[in-house]
Order: sequence, then structure tokens, then C-alpha cells
Amino acid sequence: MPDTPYHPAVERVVEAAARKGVALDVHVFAESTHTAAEAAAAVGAELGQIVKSLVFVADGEGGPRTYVCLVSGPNRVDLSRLAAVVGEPEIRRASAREARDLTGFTIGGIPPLGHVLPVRVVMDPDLGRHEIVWAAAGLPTAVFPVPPATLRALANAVVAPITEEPEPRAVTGTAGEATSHATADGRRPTADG
Ligand code: 5CA
Repeated sequence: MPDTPYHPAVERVVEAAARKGVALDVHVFAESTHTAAEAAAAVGAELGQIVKSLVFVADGEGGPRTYVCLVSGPNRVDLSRLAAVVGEPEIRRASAREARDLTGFTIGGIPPLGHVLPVRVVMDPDLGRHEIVWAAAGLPTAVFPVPPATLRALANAVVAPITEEPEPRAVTGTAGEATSHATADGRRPTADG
């Protein structure tokens, strides 16, 4: 147990992990770890090691179904891919208020586990490239390090490709047109910060 008790939001995350037999090493900072970039700077890690916990909603007759995507810092969720992976015809980004009400945590501190309502969790395979990744621990000033395999188990996550492909590189030095994966109207369905 720490000398000083954790904030109740952090305590909920620590207890959820403890119920799965994992002792979290929560790091609390004076400065913000609200964004992935801030978290990377605070812990001295690569942006790719930061776990964004992004909330999505499918509106069904029985109420909203909530999905939390655990995404490597630089990556962006592709809504079409996410919908296909979770088998929802329509899915959208949660508002800040919905994210708080559905998970019990405020954006910037939403953790991968310990949510107040049942959620399904989908994890970006890119997180598996790192020995250790860092996830939010319930507050926008608290994060914890975890091996990705442990994160997957803690969050009961399915690992599946849900992020955008990198933008195609322009073809240079030929007479042909550059290829593009953009849709006919030039937009790509995206949902990330
Ligand atoms: N503590 C950091 C790193 S662990 C963190 O929680 N990052 S995060 O990416 O999971 O949370 C911030 C994200 O919340 C932003 O990337 C952005 O995509 C999202 N966000 C910010 N404002 C809103 C909003 N008004 N509605 C929905 N999502 C938002």
C-alpha cells in the first residue's frame, strides 16, 4: 500500500487490477498526463508506448453499447474497421459526457479497466511492439506501466486491427497518378485525437 492513499478514481483502477492478481505501479505527476504527448514526456517514453483509452458507442434498442479502444499514441481509430471488428452496423465516438458516464472516469484519465458499466475492449496490435506501455490510471495526472500482454489480460481485451492505415506515400518520378485509399468523397472515416 502507498504511504498516502490514492485518489478514489485511481483506487478504483488499482483495486480492479488487484482483483485480477496484478499490483499496479501507479505514477502520479504534478503536471498533466492528459494527452498521449504529455504522458510520454512525463514518463520519458516513446509516444507509441502510450495507451490512449478511447470510448465509442453503438446506439441500440437496449441502450448504448460501449466500446473502449486501447490505441498506441500516434495511431487513430478507423470507425469502419472498428465497426467490422465488433460487429456493429454503426458506431460513433462518445461525447466527453458520455465517456464519463459510461466509464466513470474523465477524459484524459480513462483507464483500460475498472469501468463502472460493462464495456468491450479492443486493443491495437501496435501496442504489442513494446516491452512496456503506459496507460491512464483514472486521473489526467496518473499513469501506470504494464507489459502489453498483461494489459490485454487486465482489460479482457480482444486484439484486432482497428486503426487507420498510414497515409499512402505519394508516388514520385513516374507519369502515373499517386494511389489513394481515400473514399470517393475524399474523406476517411476517422475518430481520434
Ligand atoms: N492520459 C492520457 C495518456 S494515457 C490519455 O488518457 N490519453 S487519451 O488519448 O486516452 O485521452 C485523451 C483523448 O480524449 C484525446 O486523444 C481525444 O481523442 C479524446 N477527447 C478529448 N476531448 C474529447 C471530447 N470532447 N469528446 C470525446 N473525446 C475527447
